[in-house]
Amino acid sequence: MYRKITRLDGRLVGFASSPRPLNGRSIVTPFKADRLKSYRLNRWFGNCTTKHASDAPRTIFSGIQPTGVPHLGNYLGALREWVRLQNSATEETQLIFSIVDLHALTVPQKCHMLRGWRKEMLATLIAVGLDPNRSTIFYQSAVQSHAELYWILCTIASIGYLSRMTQWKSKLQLPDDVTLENPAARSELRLGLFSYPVLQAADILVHRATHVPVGEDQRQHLEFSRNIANTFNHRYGQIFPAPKALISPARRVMSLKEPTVKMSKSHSDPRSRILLTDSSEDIRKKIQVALTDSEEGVTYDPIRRPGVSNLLEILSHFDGRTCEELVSEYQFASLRALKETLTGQVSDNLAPIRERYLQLIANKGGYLDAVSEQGAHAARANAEQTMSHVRNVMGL
Ligand code: AQP
Repeated sequence: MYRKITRLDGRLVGFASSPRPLNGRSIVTPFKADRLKSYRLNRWFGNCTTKHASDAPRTIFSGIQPTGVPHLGNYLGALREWVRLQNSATEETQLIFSIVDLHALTVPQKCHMLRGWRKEMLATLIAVGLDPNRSTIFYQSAVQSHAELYWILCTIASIGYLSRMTQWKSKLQLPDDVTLENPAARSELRLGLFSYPVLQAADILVHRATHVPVGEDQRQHLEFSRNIANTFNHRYGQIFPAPKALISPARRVMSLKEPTVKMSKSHSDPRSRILLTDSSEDIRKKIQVALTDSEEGVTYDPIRRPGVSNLLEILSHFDGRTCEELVSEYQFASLRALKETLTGQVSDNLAPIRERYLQLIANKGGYLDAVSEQGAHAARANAEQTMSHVRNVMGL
């Protein structure tokens, strides 16, 4: 088994024998010399070439907060796409996924809960199909460069821009058009929550990510990351690629109990979300009590019938057919029949994930700790390459 050795620019230069050595030394086996010759080094640093950005190798980065067991929205909107990207990636593509525990601290957390959720999240990422020998998987707090770059980016981040972002408003349950002048905002808002997008930009940029797979709710943050990368590059030279959002086809999976808001780990009603670790019985019960309406028949109309439309959308993400195609099959069926079909699809798809998750959590041999250690080691090395250039251009 071999793992890849990549240069600063993410290009593959050879393979080293596995398992990944933790002392940083490994035997590199150069592969095909003719391919190696064509690699342009220092792609993003110093000798930037004029080669078109779309030809450059990809670095895919994304993160998830350990704020609970991931739900169907996290799975369809992010995790399933991460696995798809991993499994279809070219050899040159770098894949980096982080459990963003520092982000989780932007709302109050209980120490023992957070500790448990971090580990459960790691088990879930492997259970859904991420391969730690192909993708770098790590806890954000284990790589200090994220916090260092965050501070540096804070020195150029615009308060005006951050104040227009919606996440701090929704977390404080304030309307989208609220400003910093609002008395509730002034008393409740903490700097960590307000500057969440700056830390997210640091997560992405410290790994020189080119592509970031996320759900629709993160589009605004990705725009912010591109903006801050451009501002930094304008001031200090071409250091960061401008990251592109890869928005999942499941843009926004809605709550089962309140289908006008997105499914979320922190919603007070646990029946509003299906967890990846739910049993078939849990799934059946939650879908059975999902809020729909009193109209007969099945139609797709997200504005007028958000509950039914959400169920159709979830079904279509598993079934592969469009909502319109599903409607033509189910238009004369009862909502109960639709819910039964959906229950079968969700249970069948989540059962193998749950099984693998339970095995991983039951493993007392330190496997998860070894995975997080290996991931942190690789992520630290990758991030440090960026930081040494950043410090250098800034005079630090
Ligand atoms: N309902 C959703 N539909 C589609 N995608 C979603 N994502 C989250 N909810 C949905 C995507 O999941 C990834 C990880 O999200 P996160 O945990 O980092 O933060 P979040 O978006 O705030 O997720 P939650 O579940 O709502 O968590 P809490 O309640 O803790 O805030 C992201 O790519 C996100 O787009």
